[in-house]
Amino acid sequence: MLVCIAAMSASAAQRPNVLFLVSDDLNNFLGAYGDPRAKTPNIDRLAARGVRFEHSYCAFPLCGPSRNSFLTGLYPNSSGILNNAQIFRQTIPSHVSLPQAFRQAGYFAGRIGKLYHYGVPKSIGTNGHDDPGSWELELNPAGVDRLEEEPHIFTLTPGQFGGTLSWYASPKSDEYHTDGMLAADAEWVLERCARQKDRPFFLAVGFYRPHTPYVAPKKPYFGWYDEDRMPLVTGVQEDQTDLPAAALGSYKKEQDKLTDQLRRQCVQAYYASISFMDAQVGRVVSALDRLGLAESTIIVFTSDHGYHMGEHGLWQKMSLFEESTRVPMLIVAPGITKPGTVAGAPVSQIDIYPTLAELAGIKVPANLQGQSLVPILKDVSVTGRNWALTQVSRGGGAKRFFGYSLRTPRWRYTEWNEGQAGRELYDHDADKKEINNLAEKAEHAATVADLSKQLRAAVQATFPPGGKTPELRDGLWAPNLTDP
Ligand SMILES: [Ca+2]
Ligand SMILES: [Ca+2]
Repeated sequence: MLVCIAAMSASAAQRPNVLFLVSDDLNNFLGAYGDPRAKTPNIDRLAARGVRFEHSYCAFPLCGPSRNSFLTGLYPNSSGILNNAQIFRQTIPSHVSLPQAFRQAGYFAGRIGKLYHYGVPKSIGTNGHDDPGSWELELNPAGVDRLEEEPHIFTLTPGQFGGTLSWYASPKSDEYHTDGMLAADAEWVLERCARQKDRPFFLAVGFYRPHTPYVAPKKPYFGWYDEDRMPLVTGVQEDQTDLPAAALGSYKKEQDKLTDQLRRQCVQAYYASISFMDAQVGRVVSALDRLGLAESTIIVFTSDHGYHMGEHGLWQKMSLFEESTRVPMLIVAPGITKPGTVAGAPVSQIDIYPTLAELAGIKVPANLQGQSLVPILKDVSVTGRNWALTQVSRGGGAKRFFGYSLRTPRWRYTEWNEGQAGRELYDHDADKKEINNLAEKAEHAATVADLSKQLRAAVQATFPPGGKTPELRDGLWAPNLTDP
């Protein structure tokens, strides 16, 4: 009997913990990814501890569809979540989510902040559109950014903050802001986890920054970026001449109001919000180190999709260009990853669920659609699937159609409405900014034909076995939309 108990606690102790850190609307404006301006010392240090994925992509460049995808391990065509303000329990209620799979294996699973969809900033302080079945503990702090400072926020559309470009350099310091409170809560939960050594944990911390409104402490973060020296994208008019209208479909009319001065302020506030969020990541990882949990904890850091800061004339998300589809992805797996290594092959966030499950040795649903990245974590020269697929919608109701974009090591190839609304081809060997659309050039016809075949096979595989996207059903649990 004693032997049996000893064996059980040994196996529990050997199971790794998971610290899952997700930023909101963060692109690759990070020092670790070579950005020349970003001051992100904490995320850079985290990158130096494990594997940095140079080419990681979201499945859908919008909060709700992307998060429901990587937390279910299913593409949006199989999760059924193709819009915000929905949750997979309305489409595939019995599917076991990533944190839920850890719970079923005996883990403590906790959520602090935004993991599934949340309306930002209105849902801050509530459960938003999150999934109660995924967690044992849920914490929803709300700081001055949500509760006090809205009247001071500059916005392109008066009265709106979450969907529109808006920003504010707050006089309040880190600990008064929602993300600062999230970090403090994470520290508190980690202290509790450290005391309970016989039970592994899956702790997810979802930061709200740099999502709009870009509200962050003025000191020191806005001071790190000189407004006058913020970059402006040039040559947009010429760049747009070879683009189908759908490629620019995420442009919002209100953005016509952006003067050069407002553009610079916007970029400054976005960078400041990233640096503020970076400091909170540092606080959480420091707590992990201080509590002696680093050697037994896998750390993942990512964002839910990329973000535009004026490239191709676009701002925010919902495009299929590199800036909107690419996400930072860092994984530290003690005993598996080597410090400071970089994986170059394209990977997808659909791969996170099978990767964490394999690392922890837990059972997963049979229908997951990603690959495990464990072979790449062990040896970053392994290429695995070696492509990533991103989908986005255009129009609504009966007029809705989709664009799909395939990223291979060399090419980005995009089809809008199966090519009927345009195609794009970019050669990343020569054109990292995706300026020259080669899709209609005769000399690239064979490449387009090959990539089109590959893209269509990849799209086909995003659907469930029956080939039909599950629809939202009435009578299932609906998200809590409380506005505090
Ligand atoms: Ca987002
Ligand atoms: Ca162009």
